[in-house]
Amino acid sequence: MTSGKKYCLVLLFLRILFTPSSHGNQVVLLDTTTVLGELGWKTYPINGWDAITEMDEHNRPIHTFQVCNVMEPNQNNWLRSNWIFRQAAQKVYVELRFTLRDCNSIPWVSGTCKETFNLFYHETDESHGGAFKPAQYTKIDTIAADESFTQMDLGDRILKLNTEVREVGPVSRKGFYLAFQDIGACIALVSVRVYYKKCPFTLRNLASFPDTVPRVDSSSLVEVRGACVDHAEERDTPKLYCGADGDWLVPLGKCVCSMGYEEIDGACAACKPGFYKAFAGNIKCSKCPPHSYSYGEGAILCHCEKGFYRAEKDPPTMACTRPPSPPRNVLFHLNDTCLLLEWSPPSDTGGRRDLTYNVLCKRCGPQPGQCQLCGEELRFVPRPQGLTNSTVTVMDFSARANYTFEIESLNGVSEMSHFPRPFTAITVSTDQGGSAPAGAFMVGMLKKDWASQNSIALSWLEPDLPSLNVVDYEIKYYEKEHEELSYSSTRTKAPSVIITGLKPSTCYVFSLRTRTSAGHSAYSPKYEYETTDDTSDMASDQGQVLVIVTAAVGGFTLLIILTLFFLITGRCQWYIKSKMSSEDKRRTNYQNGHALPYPGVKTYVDPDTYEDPAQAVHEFAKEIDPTRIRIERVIGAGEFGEVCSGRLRTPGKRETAVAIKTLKGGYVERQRRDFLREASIMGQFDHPNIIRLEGVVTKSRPVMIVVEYMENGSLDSFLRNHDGHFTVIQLVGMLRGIASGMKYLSDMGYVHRDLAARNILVNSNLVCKVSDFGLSRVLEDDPEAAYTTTGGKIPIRWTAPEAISYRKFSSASDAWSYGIVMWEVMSYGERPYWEMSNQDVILSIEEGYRLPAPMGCPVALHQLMLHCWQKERSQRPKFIDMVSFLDKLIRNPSSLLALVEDMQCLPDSPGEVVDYPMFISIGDWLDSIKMSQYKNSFVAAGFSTLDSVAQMTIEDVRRIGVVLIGHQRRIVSSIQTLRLQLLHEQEKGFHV
Ligand code: ACK
Repeated sequence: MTSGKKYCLVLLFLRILFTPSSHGNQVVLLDTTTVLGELGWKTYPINGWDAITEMDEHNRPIHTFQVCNVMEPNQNNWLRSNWIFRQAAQKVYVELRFTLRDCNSIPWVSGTCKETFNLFYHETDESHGGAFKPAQYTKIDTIAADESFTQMDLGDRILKLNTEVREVGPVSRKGFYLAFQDIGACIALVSVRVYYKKCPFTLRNLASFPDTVPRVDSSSLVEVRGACVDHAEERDTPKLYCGADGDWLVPLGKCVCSMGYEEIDGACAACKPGFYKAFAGNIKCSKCPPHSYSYGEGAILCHCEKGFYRAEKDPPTMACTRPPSPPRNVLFHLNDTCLLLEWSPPSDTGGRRDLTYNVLCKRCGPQPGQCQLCGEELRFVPRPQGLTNSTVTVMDFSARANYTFEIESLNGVSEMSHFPRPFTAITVSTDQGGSAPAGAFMVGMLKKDWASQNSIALSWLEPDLPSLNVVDYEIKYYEKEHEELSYSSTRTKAPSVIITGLKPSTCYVFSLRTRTSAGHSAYSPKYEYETTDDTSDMASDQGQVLVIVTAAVGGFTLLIILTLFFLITGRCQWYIKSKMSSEDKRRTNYQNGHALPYPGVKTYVDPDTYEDPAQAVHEFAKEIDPTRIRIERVIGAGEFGEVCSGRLRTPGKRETAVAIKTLKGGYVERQRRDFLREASIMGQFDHPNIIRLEGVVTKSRPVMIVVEYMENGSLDSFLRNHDGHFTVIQLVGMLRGIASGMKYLSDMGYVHRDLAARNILVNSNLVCKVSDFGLSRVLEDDPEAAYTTTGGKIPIRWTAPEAISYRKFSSASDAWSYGIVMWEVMSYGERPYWEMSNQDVILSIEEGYRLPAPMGCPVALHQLMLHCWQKERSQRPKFIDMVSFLDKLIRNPSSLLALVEDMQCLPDSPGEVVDYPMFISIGDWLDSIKMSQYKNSFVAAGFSTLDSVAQMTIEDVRRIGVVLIGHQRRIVSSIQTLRLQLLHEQEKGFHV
């Protein structure tokens, strides 16, 4: 066997070892492993290189060339490839895979055997067919093997495949040949791969870069300019550099998505309907700003809804706006030389800040409609048009003339609206001080608070113009029968007055004017009120006097009244005390000093003052024979055991439904005492709004407290289960009941300490009753007692700051809790301060934050809440006042129509308006209501200023992606507060 034949064996193993290599940045010009038919390469001479084609397991040919004339001298065997088309290559790479036999391993070949071969090439523009002239070829390199194999390797079936790559170039003709010269080696050329390198097509920074062939000179790069992808435009020219190895280097510049398109996965996609993108850039499409829309895809701008406009200079990100409503509360001050007109800004600024005013003057004759525009003689300071402040001074007017001033508000989009501009007019008569027509400012409505035989109490709203320096008010009145022939007048600094010395059952006419530093206003319209006759209900009259006087005349009067009260009741007490038993004395000792019992009202006795608590139970609670009780089912779990419902039989009476609180077995004496303590407290009360104690079972097991059954269970869960089911009047009715129960408790000198909706029970008639008397302790006589709470944590969210900080519990702290209950009721059982931590609640209260009005909450109720949350406890309303306030609301349901969200109905508060902290950013605001997760949604939808947020409706809130009803509620009610704040600030003269 010749060595050449032996070599054939080797090839069988090569198939298994051989795997062609390929790379993404290579363009292959020739790969012998992929040629299916004959290769057709030429060999010279014929007995030199031998072409062997094997088949692999997939029946594909493996083309191999071998030569092994190692024993014969002067070998010169050529193998020439076919013509290879150069394509775009400037430099080509030739990758050879071969095996080479170690000459030392072949005996007798020392002079003739070689271990290298030579690689040549020849460039031509076309194929030469069979012609081959070695002299035309240029040598690329001598190829030696890194690894040669021996006979032994063969025996061990070890094959040592070499891979060598050589660069050829620059090449410039259309094609070229490769040639392999053997000079006496034993070689098997297993594969030849010819390729050139390119930088492949790529997308970078929204630009596409084509396939690029690198330079031959490996040190210089090809600069390639990218083309922006569809719907993108160049920012800085996008460039990449193609390196010699086919790698893209140094990206520069970029493209950005055009208007109406946003980048998604390296391409520019059209904005969806409802979104827009007004600028080219790497930003996302934004939701259309409020009051605008986009229907189709790829919107570059959102169109304004009907009635809303965008001023020329408004950015597309801004909400569409509308013209403002007319100015409010126009008022004038007249003296001999000048007339000052002043007004409040419109309730609706249309969502803009560029508010101005125009004043149009008409001079009118005595008949209506006889008006003509004022002449030039009238001077307006600073000017009649384009006023930025809500005031103007008019000079050089004629005496004894009637002028009508029409004041209109304008903003940047007023010109765009086709509707006539609304204005507010005021008529000024220069000879008598003028008169205010409907719609113009008047010093509030003159309202009768109460009347008695000889007096009438009146009150009115103060003008809400901060710049008005009210000196005092003058009230003119006369008997209606006597016309205006003779009248009396009185002055007051407060917005209320009690006019005394009147005749019983007589109708009086009242009107009012304001004196400011600039002079007198016009008189208000006339109001007629009557004094009562002798048979009127004195008691209610006195009650009203107490309330009104307290509200109107303030603390001083109250002090006098209380002093008198002390004197009277003090004397009575001296008399009563001298007749009291020692038991009675104990009761008096534990009266709550600051909440004096009213005559005829029992006082509360703290069961803890009994040496034997069992005695207190027996004194205040009836012992029930357990056979009279039928337990029906368990309805809940109390602190000491199960709460059941059942029936109670009372001899001679109908069976009644009862709730039975049980003391679970295994209790210690202290638990039994604490459990029965509630009964000892409850048993002292007798009021329709306090849960009624039927009795106790103490002489047998289980120990039980039996109370009246309340079909609807506790108020908080009841409201949560009936969200939105009740009318405002029904809710106010519930609140009135609770206030009435609390009035009773505070009259008795009892401080609840844990007033919360969860501790109010509701019966089938929606009557609310205060329950849960577990936390209560008498505070007054024992200073230590104020600092201890047995077994209870303070319910932070419901508790007044002074009670949290230094355990100062009082009826005033109960009033604070009552405000929180009001909030719970009006929000249908929402958790006060939502998920804020207790610590945050304490801090925010300290900083002045107060719960905003729940959605749909009448202004009057939120104001009462705010009143309950006065920091200064003496300023909080008393329960007696709250009951009568709520009664008034119920009697006059129209007073509940003004909701907090209705801006124009901004109330004058019954007390001082609490200053909220002013948030400066959307983020701060959302943080404060624990809704920061929606920050991006607000901003993405274009609500990036508090002003714009203040305009949002519930629909807007839903549209920006707030899906949870609770969150919608919280955000909307906070928006209402925000509006109030902004308005409040605006009226104080701040601009946010
Ligand atoms: O919310 P509820 O149904 O009302 O669940 C609690 C439970 O017992 C544990 O306190 C209910 N409950 C307490 N007292 C009464 C009562 N007098 N009438 C009806 N249910 C009551 C309360």
